[in-house]
Amino acid sequence: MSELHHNLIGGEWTDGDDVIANINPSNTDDVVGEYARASEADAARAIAAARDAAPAWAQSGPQQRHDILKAASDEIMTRREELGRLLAREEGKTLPEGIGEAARAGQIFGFFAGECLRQAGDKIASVRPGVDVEITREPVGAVGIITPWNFPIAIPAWKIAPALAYGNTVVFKPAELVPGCAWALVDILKRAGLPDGVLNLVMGRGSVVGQAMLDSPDIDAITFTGSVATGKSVAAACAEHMRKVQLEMGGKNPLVVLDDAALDTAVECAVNGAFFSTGQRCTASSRLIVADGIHDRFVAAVTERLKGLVVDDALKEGTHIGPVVDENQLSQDERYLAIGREEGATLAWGGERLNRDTPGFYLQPALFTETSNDMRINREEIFGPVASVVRVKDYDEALAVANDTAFGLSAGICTASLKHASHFKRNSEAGMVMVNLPTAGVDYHVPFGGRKGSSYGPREQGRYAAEFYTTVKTAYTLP
Ligand code: UN1
Repeated sequence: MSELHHNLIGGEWTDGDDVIANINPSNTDDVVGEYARASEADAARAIAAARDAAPAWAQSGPQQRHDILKAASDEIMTRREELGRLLAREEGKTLPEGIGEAARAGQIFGFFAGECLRQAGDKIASVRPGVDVEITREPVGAVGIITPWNFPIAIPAWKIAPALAYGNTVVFKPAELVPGCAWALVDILKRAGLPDGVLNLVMGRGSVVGQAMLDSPDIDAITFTGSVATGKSVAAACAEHMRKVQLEMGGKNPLVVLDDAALDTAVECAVNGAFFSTGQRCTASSRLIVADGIHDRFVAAVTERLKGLVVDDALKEGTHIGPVVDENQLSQDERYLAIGREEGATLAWGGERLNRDTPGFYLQPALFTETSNDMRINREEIFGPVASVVRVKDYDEALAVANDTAFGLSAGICTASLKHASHFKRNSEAGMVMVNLPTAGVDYHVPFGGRKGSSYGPREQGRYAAEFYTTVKTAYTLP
C-alpha cells in the first residue's frame, strides 16, 4: 500500500471521500500512488478557505510573494529529474520530455517571481486641471484553476504562478489522471511559505469538484484548459455568475510546407509537432499542408523518420514516443483511424496498437495521405499521434486551407521565402505563428493562446497574464 496523498484545504492536508489510484500508462500494473478524491463538501470548504484568505493575500507585499515563488522555482529546478520522472510515469511523456516540462514549470515560477517586483500602474494627466488620475491593477480575488492531463506540471504552473503573483488566492483542481505532479507542486508551494488558504488543492471529478467551483458565487474567476465541449459549459456557467473566464481548448493546427522549404527542417517540424508527446498537445500539427512540388519527397522522408521512432515505455532510455494516456484516449485515436479510412484517406504508415514488455497503451504514430480538408480527420481534434497530409498546389491554396478550420491556436510554415513567411504571419488566423519551427513547444515568457474555437478570454503567460488575473482601477484625486 502506498501512502495516501491528501488534498490541501485551508492549510490542512485532508482526506477525501474516496481514493484515486494513479496508474502508469506505460505499465498498468504500476500504481504511481494513491490520492484523496475530494467530495462536494471538500470543494465547498476549499472555496471558503480561498475566499477567507483573499483579503490578506491581496495586501501581501511584492517581497513576500517574490520570495515564495522564487523558493518554489528553485526547488522545482533542483528536483526536475525526480519530478520529470514522476510526470513521465503518470502521464506517459518520455523521460527527457518530462524533465523538460518540469524545468519549464520551474522557469515559469522564476518569471512570475520577478513579475511580483515589477507591478506598476499608470499616472495620467487629467483633462480637469489639478486632478490626478491613477490606474492600478488589483487582484481579482479567489480564482478557480482547472487543468488537463497532458501537461501535468507546466499548465498548473502557468496558471498558479500568475494567480499568486498578482495577489489572488486559488482553488486548484487538476485532471484526475495526473494528480501526482499537481500534489508535488502544491506541497512545494506550501513549504515555500504560502499562508494557509491561499492555495487549495482539491483532486477529484470534474462533475463534482469542477461543478462546485462553477456553481459557487465565491469564485471570482475561472481559468480552464481542456476540451471544447467542457470549455463551453464552463463559459456558460461563468456568464450566469458574471464572472471572469479564460479558456484554452482544442486545436487543428496546420503546418504548411512550401516547395522551397528545407526538407530536413520541414520533416523535423512535422515529426516533432505532430508526434512528440504522443501528439497529445493542443498545439500539435495535425494537418500537414504540403505543396505539390515537395509533396512526394516530404511524405517519403516523414515516413522514413516514423519507421525509425521507438514507441515504448516512457521511462526507458531510447524511447522516442511514450504511450497514449489511457484506454479512453486510445479508443478515440483508433476511432479516428477508422474514420479516416472510411473517408477514403490513405494510411501511409502506422496506426497499429503495439505490445511491449509491460501492459500499456501503445500506438504506432500514424500518417494519413491523400486527404482533403473537409474530412472529419482534418476538422476534429483527435489528440493522439495521428496526422494528415493535405496536398495543395501553391502558397495561396495552402493559406486558405490552413485558415479553413474552426480552430486557431498555432500555425506553422516551412519556407525559404521571406515574402510568403511575412504574408503568412500577417494572414494566418491563429494566435501563434511559427516560421520554420514546430507548431508545438512554446516559450514560457510570452503570450500563449489562440482565436476562434481554440481560446476564449485574455491570453495566458508572460506579462499578458495580468489581463486575466487582475482587475483595473482608475482613481481620481483632487489634492
Ligand atoms: C506547448 O506546445 O509547448 O494543452 C504547450 C496544450 C497546450 C500547451 C501546449 N495548452 O497542449
